[in-house]
Amino acid sequence: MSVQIAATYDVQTIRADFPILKRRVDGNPLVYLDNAATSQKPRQVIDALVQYYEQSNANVHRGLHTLAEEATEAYETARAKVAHFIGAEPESLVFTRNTTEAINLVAYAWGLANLREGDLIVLSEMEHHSNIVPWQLVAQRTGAKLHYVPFTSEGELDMEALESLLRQEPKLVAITHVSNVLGTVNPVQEITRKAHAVGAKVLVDGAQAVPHKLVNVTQIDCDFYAFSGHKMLAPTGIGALYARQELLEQMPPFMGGGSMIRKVTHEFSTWADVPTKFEAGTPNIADAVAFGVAVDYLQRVGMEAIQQHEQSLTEEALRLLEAEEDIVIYGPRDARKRCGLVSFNFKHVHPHDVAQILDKRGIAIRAGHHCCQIIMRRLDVTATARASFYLYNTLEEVRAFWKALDDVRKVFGKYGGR
Ligand code: C6P
Repeated sequence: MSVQIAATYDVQTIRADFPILKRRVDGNPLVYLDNAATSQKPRQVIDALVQYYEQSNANVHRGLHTLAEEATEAYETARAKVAHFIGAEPESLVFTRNTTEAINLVAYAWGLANLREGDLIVLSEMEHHSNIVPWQLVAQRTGAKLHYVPFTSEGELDMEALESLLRQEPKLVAITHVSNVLGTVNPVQEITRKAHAVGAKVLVDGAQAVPHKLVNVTQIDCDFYAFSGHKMLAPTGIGALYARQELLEQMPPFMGGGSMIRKVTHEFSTWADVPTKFEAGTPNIADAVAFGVAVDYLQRVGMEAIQQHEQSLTEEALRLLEAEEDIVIYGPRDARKRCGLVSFNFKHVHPHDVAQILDKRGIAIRAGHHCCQIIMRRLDVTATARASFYLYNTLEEVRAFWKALDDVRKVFGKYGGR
């Protein structure tokens, strides 16, 4: 039976807010299915940037004039909105450039101060490079050791392996909430509870979760949570790190400079209160303000409604692709165990060719290793194709994507010569 979208979800009204969705590519309407890489931006977010620069542009936390006060107010209001969106208090939310910078902040500020030779850091084999490489760099400097939790053939974390690693009392468990290749939603609340029971701190990479589902860091109870604005309707160049306030207070600064100090003498300096201690220099004010507007937009539509909508699209994509003998799908078969993306490969065609052929139809998907070379090695491939959905995608677009796969067969022939 084919999938239906909830009658109350008005996808056409949502689409009308996104100017880029009116674009044509090679004469075809744009079908944008590369949302896991970055999302498109609604008019409200674009307007917020223009309005900020036309009306309120000034530096924050410094000036005494009207514009400086307005800019500071707008920047701090955005912080409060983004913090509340994930169930946190503003004091616990540091603006960063993106998820990558947020994880590096923890690796350098917390990791270098707390990890020693022989300490164990637990990662998983489904991590993005952003949640691997910073820990490798810290391990090289501290002598800490990295261990990886494997994933099962169904694309789920091997919880028994995780528990056995927890028995070795790691100092840190750093795990992705949602895999950007497998789509798997990991049980981060359960993982946090188990990791805390052995005294480990927990960092969650939320880059693919916060845009697509309701996330509450207080409920998860993790110590650090990182995410990017650009994957959730906000501009590029703005992201966030949630951290428990007491940890932020204990951690040394990541970078030194203006704004993050209380007092500077010839010999030493003292630090501003958190989170400002971690925001050295002039921050990305305009994009932070627009991040707040993006969060307003998502809340207006409703995160549960968005998640449900994406689940319908994912179910349909899985249903259509599963029926194809020449296609392999990666990750859980059950759409309820996933967020809105599907990675797949033709058995006989390189995914780069698939993406290029679909582009000729105006259909944008991603192909490559998705910054997850460890996953690729486990899947025994060098790359996959990936279609990823968001609140403005439609069932018709999913079907257009599936239909366009026939173009691949026209160019490369049918698998097995049929
Ligand atoms: N994944 C993708 O196409 P940044 O670049 O810092 O905003 O996000 C990094 C990142 C971290 N963790 C996960 C799970 C991610 O998916 C990403 C970004 C993009 O899948 C670009 S490689």
